[in-house]
Amino acid sequence: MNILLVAPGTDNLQRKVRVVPFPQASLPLLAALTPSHHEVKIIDERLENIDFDGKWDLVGITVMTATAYRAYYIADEFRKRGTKVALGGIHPTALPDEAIQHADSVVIGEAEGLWEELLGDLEEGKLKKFYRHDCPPPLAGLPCSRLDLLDKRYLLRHVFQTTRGCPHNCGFCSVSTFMGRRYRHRPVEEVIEEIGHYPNARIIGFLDDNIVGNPRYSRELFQALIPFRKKWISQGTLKLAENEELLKLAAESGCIALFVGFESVNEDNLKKMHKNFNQVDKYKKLIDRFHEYGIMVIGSFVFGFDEDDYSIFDRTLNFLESANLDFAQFSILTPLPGTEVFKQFTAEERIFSYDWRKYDFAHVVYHPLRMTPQELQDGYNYISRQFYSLPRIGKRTIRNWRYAHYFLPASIYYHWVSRHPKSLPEEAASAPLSLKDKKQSPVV
Ligand code: B12
Ligand code: SF4
Repeated sequence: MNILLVAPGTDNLQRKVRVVPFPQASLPLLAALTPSHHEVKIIDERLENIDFDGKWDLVGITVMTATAYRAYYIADEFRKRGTKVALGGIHPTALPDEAIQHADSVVIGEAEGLWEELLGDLEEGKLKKFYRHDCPPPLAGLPCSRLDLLDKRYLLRHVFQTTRGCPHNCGFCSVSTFMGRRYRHRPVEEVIEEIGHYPNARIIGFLDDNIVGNPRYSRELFQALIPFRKKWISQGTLKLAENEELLKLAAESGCIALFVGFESVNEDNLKKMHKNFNQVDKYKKLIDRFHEYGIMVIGSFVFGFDEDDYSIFDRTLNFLESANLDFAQFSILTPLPGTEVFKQFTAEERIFSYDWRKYDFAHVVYHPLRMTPQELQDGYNYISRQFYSLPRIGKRTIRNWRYAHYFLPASIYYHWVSRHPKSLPEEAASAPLSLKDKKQSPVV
């Protein structure tokens, strides 16, 4: 069969970009799971147009909430032409009954074992509507991801995964609900074998949620990485900086930057979101420790928690300056389907937009408690503009001059994005209650 795997863009604007930071790791993995008698092509819609009239026996689309609208459009177009479509990924896993309205099959959860079954069923003409596991599949014995099928225009194309699942259950995050509340690891030797296939990749990415969740595993992995002399980036928690031996090993194995979910500088928010393993008073000291080992810290901050008022933006900006954070990703709190926040806001009738295109972490889709939706939107635009102003980028680039060839293009991209402020979704205007009125409501 001829199989097309698609990573959809986030909107209907068909504007293509020249370079994209990361590929969607699910697609080269699906390609690797596909038996070799099939032909597979991968398209990232951010880089390339889709030929809807191509001769495909099956189109597989990976779907996040923010890309769901576009994914459904693509699926509908193919199905109009008689092509079979399968949807998978975190959004169809959260809302399979919605997804099946646009597909012949929906794969719920992780694809290993299910994708192969789906392809066999399609060949025999007995495709099922839903494919799902009883429990998450083991990560031992995964095939090497087909990174060779990816477009070359990614800032970081060589991406690997060592763990899935997370024992924490932060209220705004989908990971533990969908990947399970237990870390599952790929055997270190399999990860290393896969990396070994790309001797020319100087910098690699581990797309884990927490590469240091299990220190014993991380130690083994970092030791095995040292001989490769690669540079790598990943996600982790501040706990790494509290374990000096592991931090040193991470640096020796080539870690140059870690993406860390600080989420908030307001400890009350962290408590309410069950993320109190983050302690605000330790942030600066731990960031300094990463810097001592030459590791840049990319901080993720979310705005709009119930304890946030408008002062949160300046408080966060002051913190970022004083702590010398290297890079930051700002998000507006987004009630992702399947999360605790989604359940809470739905019960409290605070969500005013279910337009998945707005669930991109840059638009307000609910009533915050201590701000108006407009204030939250404005504050998000304000902090993005301030942090990615040219003088501040210049200062940070000088500090991180060694990695300026990665750092500067990413900063300029964020600068450009921050100069195009996001507007509040139109639905906010016709939302049934204003925040002020809602405060009188017994549910809030
Ligand atoms: C790495 C990562 C990123 C990277 C790279 C993103 C990328 N392009 O892949 C960066 C940092 C850029 C990023 C950005 C964002 N991310 Co992100 N990211 C992740 C992370 C940590 C890992 C994803 C990954 O590569 N996994 C490895 C692959 C192999 O697993 P997988 O994608 O789940 O695929 C498996 C199954 O889902 C299934 N499957 C997936 N697709 C398909 C398709 C078919 C046809 C089939 C059959 C099966 C199938 O099979 C695969 C193998 O088992 C996840 C968290 C997580 N653990 O999932 C969050 C996550 C996916 N991100 C999330 C979000 C919200 C974002 C942002 C919107 C955040 C923001 N503030 O902007 C942006 C969106 C950017 C974009 N348009 O891609 C959310 C999505 C939630 C949701 N409901 O949509 C997640 C789940 C994290 C969370 N906190 O909840 N992200
Ligand atoms: S935010 Fe991080 S620590 Fe919290 S549940 Fe998600 S992956 Fe786990």
